[in-house]
Amino acid sequence: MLDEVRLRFPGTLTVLGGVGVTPIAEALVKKGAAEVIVRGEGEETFSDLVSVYGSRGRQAFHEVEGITFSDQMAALSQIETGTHSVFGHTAVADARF
Ligand code: B12
Repeated sequence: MLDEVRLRFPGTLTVLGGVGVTPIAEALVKKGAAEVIVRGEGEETFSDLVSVYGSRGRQAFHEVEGITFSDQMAALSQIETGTHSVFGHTAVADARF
């Protein structure tokens, strides 16, 4: 689906989130599946991301806590920032099911 979005709207920021992508955030970013992965709970993190992206663009992503992203400007393949809140991995989610 993201491939289709990139094709139709070049330059669109692609973001994934949720329990499925959180444990494999680094691998997904390295693979180029999406530019940004929101890890853990999304309310604050996604809101911060949209706010920072809207005001200062991709170069300020390092200020957003709880994301993993590709930083081409710094020639780094992947950066993982701190978190607002972490539910960890599938085992934690399993306990809540
Ligand atoms: C309800 C539910 C379903 C419902 C979904 C109904 C619906 N229309 O939404 C149904 C029954 C359809 C379902 C199906 C499946 N489910 Co289900 N489901 C759940 C359950 C119980 C709650 C999920 C939920 O809505 N939570 C409430 C929301 C608000 O919280 P959240 O999901 O954690 O989301 C937060 C963050 O993750 C983040 N976030 C989430 N998505 C996104 C997206 C973006 C872009 C961003 C930025 C952030 C973000 O922000 C949210 C708020 O903080 C969880 C177990 C659990 N307790 O979490 C399992 C769970 C998510 N399901 C699971 C699985 C395996 C499946 C199925 C693959 C099962 C199957 N074999 O068919 C399918 C997949 C269906 C699909 N196509 O994706 C697993 C996922 C395991 C994993 N690590 O990937 C879980 C964790 C259960 C488990 N312990 O095994 N599921």
